[in-house]
Amino acid sequence: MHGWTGEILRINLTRKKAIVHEFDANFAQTWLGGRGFAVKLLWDELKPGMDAFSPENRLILAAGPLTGASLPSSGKLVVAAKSPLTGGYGDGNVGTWACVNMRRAGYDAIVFEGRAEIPTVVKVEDDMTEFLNGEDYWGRGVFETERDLKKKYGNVTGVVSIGKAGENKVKFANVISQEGRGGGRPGIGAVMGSKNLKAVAIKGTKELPAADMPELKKLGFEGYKEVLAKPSYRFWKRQGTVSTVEWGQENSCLPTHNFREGVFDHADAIGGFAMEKLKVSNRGCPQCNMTCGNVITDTDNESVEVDYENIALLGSNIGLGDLKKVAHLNRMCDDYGLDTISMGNMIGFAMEASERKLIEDRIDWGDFEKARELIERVAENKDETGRLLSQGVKYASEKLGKDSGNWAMHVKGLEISGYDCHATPGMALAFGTSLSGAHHKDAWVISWEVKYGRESYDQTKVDKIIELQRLRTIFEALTTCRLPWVEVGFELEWYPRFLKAATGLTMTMEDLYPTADRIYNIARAFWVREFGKQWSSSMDMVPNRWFIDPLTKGPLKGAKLDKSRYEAMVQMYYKKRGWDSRGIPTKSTLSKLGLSDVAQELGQQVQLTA
Ligand code: PTT
Ligand code: SF4
Repeated sequence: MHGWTGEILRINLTRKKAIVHEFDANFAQTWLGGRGFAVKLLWDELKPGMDAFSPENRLILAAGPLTGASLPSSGKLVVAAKSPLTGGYGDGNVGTWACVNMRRAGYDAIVFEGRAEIPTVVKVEDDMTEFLNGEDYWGRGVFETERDLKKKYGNVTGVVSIGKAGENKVKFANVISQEGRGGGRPGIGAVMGSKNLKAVAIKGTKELPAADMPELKKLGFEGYKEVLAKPSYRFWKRQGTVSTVEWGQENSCLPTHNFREGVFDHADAIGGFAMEKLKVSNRGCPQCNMTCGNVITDTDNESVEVDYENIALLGSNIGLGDLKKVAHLNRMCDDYGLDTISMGNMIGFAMEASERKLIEDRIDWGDFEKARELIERVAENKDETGRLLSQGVKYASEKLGKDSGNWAMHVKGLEISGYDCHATPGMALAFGTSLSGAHHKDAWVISWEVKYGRESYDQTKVDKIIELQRLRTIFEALTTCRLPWVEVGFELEWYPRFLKAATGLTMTMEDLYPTADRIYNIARAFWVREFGKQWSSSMDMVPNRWFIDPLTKGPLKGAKLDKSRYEAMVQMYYKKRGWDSRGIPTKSTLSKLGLSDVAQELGQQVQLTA
């Protein structure tokens, strides 16, 4: 077997034991890596219905056969666990030297189980795993934690850590690396906190495995050159993801005032061109030559790396039109290890709840000081409101009652990322059917949809969403950044060539679709196994706001989604996927993907359709 190290490091935090588990070529080729490995391990090892904060939950760091190689944007790591926020499958993707080092240390994945008795830092250096007392770090922010660990163990050490939000088990706490890379939106940082695991520091010195290393290096070199030659490269380097603010404004999908509107009066003040005026440097993930981390200074003159989602959710969505202030909130979230998207949703929700007098606190739209305070109260679990909001918007709306469920912006409990869908049914369906809840990562169909035609709820849209979900799942499994393809047009054909040089396997992108489908279906089965008889197509429903509150501003004033047409589109999607009318994979779909064992187990929870 080439391309994979063939080893998974299994770390039991309760017993302070680390063992190496070898896997074979069949496992590697069936699941590819990254998300594929993570979801298969979670399916096999977790008991249905278990508490996500139980020591039995697994925290998985997983890479794929291309991770860490010298080729465009390969420095990405999948972090996964059963999500405490949604109760279903949860993962995220973070750019970090930790994944490059993990592969160089000889592992394709690290699986943590159990719970350390005291706060712990795990250090992996090639074949050595150490359990270090992490009490000094507990209560400290991620910036200080990572800097300190790097000072101790060397600058080349890759570190992923959690902040106070993860320690306090805020349900949307994530994992942070390199002071500006965050991953694991559905509370993967909280699972890490529940294990008393403050940080993982990894250093590896071995050669990466490859079937044909000279060819892989040559292709990687050519790939880097090709990225640089793309016409959109220069503008991408200037603005990265932030130019999406202007795009969102032009297309009426920039989330504004808790997703009430798709246009924001102060969009120009938080967009790509405003950012360029404040930009001081550019950072990025390992192995990337189109780095998109735009660093600006915040209200305290501190450096912050800003991205579109962070600006949309902590800016327009809460009515804040000042980029330095937005950057400050972003920096607070990073240091606390709080997902910016969910936190922005929570602040927007709290502002609307305050306006409607559902909570006693007075929190006005755009109130920077109150937003700061709220982030602190949530991350530190400080008081009643802080504790309420730390459970996510679904829980908070269930507690507050009245009609707040209509404007609690989530799918399956995961807060919506930065795209208002009053006028984009396809993007709504992409949120509805993402693997982890309302995440854009599985199918960012909106840019295609705006050109294709917003008004239709048709099969072409459904097919496009599934195609994107397949392609993006391949990126999560390979595991590399998808942005060279999405943003600068680096052709997909490169990836099978990289894969062949790395693993020796000759496959086209289409040949990898069954693998992507296998991963998507087992993740779906994981959700259904968790929810059992409660599972129905309503799990894929998007927030009611988009059906009942039309846009009141902008060129698409009056637009809203049509519920019955959305439901019909959901059924078209299920049919194409080979799922029944409840959205459950049929026996024959699972068996075609080589998942008959999954069908058998799932059949014990719910009646499966043949
Ligand atoms: C991702 C989600 C995103 S998606 C953003 S900005 W984006 C937010 N970033 C956060 C942050 O920063 N700090 C913080 N405290 N919370 C944050 N939460 C949000 O998390 C990120 C880039 C981006 S920028 C995107 S789209 C792409 N995502 C990729 C992906 O998912 N897979 C993949 N193979 N390649 C990708 N490339 C791009 O990576 P989640 P990063 Mg992120 C500060 O994890 O849970 O998936 O949520 O990883 O290294 O920061 O790079 O406009
Ligand atoms: Fe990281 Fe951006 Fe490069 Fe992707 S394009 S690897 S997110 S720096």
